[in-house]
Amino acid sequence: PTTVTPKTTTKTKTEVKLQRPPLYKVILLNDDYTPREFVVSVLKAVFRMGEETASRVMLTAHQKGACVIAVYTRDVAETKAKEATELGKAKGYPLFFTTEKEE
Ligand code: TYC
Repeated sequence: PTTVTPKTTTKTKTEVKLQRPPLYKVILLNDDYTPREFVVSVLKAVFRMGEETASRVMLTAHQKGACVIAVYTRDVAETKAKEATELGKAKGYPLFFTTEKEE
């Protein structure tokens, strides 16, 4: 009689975990002096929002004190926050955008 020995094989799977860069929120802060329309125009120009979204974001910051605008990689978030803040500064407004790391 013949005996058959089953062959067994082992496969090793290596999973590669891709690193995603941490994201940063850009936050719009309310103030008492910057005209509403100017805030809306900055949101449209720097954050490519339409009129409706920009108005809603501006109103949220106006009523609640702050509003998260968008999330980007750190460089993009910091550059946009700075650009938007500078646009207000050039007009003498205290309009301020800040960034915060997303957890
Ligand atoms: N509070 C401002 C006003 O009454 C308008 C404003 C809204 C300013 C949102 C900043 O992030 C802001 N003219």
